[in-house]
Amino acid sequence: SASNDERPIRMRNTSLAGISLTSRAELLKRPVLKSDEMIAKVKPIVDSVRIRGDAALLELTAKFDKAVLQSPILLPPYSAESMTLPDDVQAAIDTAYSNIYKFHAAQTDGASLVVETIPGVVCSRFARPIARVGLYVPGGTAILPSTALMLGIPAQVAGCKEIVLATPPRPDGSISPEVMYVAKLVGASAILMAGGAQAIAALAYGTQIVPKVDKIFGPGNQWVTAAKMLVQNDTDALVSIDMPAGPSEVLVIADHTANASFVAADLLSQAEHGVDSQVVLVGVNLTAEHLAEIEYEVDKQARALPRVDIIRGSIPKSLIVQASSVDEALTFSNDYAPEHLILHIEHAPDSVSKIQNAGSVFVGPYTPESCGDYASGTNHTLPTNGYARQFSGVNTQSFQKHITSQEITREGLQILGPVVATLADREGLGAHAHAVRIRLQASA
Ligand code: HSO
Ligand code: ZN
Repeated sequence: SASNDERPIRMRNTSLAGISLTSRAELLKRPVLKSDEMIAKVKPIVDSVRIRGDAALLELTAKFDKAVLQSPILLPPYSAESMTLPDDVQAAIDTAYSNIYKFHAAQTDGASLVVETIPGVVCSRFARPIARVGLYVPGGTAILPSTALMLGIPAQVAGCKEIVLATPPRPDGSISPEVMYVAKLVGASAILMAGGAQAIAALAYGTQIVPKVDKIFGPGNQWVTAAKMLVQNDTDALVSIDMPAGPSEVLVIADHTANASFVAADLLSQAEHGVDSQVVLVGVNLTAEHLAEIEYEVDKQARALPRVDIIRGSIPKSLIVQASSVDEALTFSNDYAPEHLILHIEHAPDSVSKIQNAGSVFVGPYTPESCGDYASGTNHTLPTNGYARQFSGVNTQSFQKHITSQEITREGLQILGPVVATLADREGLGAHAHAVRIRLQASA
């Protein structure tokens, strides 16, 4: 079998010393996401659910998930049998829930912002939950109750009224007990048993039985991502999405203090997600022996892992980049804008202030990414593909929008009104100027 394959499991290796700008730019690239092509492929699926609703959704679920369902929706109270778990698993989910809840509760923008810009002119801003949200929890090669926690908790904390958790059913028409248990914990108002582009379409447009939502969250394969992009651009759907998503990524910076086996373990924890996972190691003045030790550990540890076959796909595409200083490594990382950045360097906390672009940072040798993936408190739904330049990871505010408000007194308008009238005249918008002057005259 492939697992007995003797060929070494190795990363590609290159140095930044004297590299041309074009070659450096190549190193920063991700695999091309053919979004136009994918959008064209998902369009017929999305259209069929939009037009034919539940009938199309059930047909597609039978076809892709091999599950024949009476209804695509499960409503609470969810049965106790559907969420029966071994005690240790339930306790682990409870601890993860509590940590993630704490960190996301601290992010609420409960108190409103009030600023008196000039006497009598009071501007304010307050947050309100997005009423109806759809959370996509992928199926596929791994069951992901952790993603249900990462999306469900901030929705719950923000106070979203309707939380629809979508996930593909198993062929017997059930949902894993882990995901069912999380659905209960986060107060999901419905479970949509569907996956892929068809699930996204059902959430975006609603069907006879599936409630339409206002915003769709969550990672997914190319089909899910393309469907999210498609519905976001349809003004009839009137729906937004969390962020564009690509394959998962990690960039590790390691110097002479780095523990080779820890570094290798961190690289592999990302590499096991999928054959398209992006894994980068930036070495800072690593000796040839140290580098060889890391490469040896990658190969050795990989062979002992249950998902070695996936790792055989992702590791050969991944990259070791040699830098000659921590600053050079951080500049490279900032240009790459990784989803996850792990610092295996001396005085790691001191470097955090130099990080400009990254989804989430893991500082020091005892901070594996796995902790952020599951249970420390931070969110694992993060920007990939270089989008960490302009996107934040999912957080409590992703489930809220801000409303501004103002109240101006008669005295305040005496000061501000002439300013506004002048600007409105300049724009040739007489009605705007008039709305001010009519009041200034009335109070004169
Ligand atoms: N590392 C993934 C999240 C995850 N890891 C879920 C384990 N389960 C996000 O990039
Ligand atoms: Zn992970």
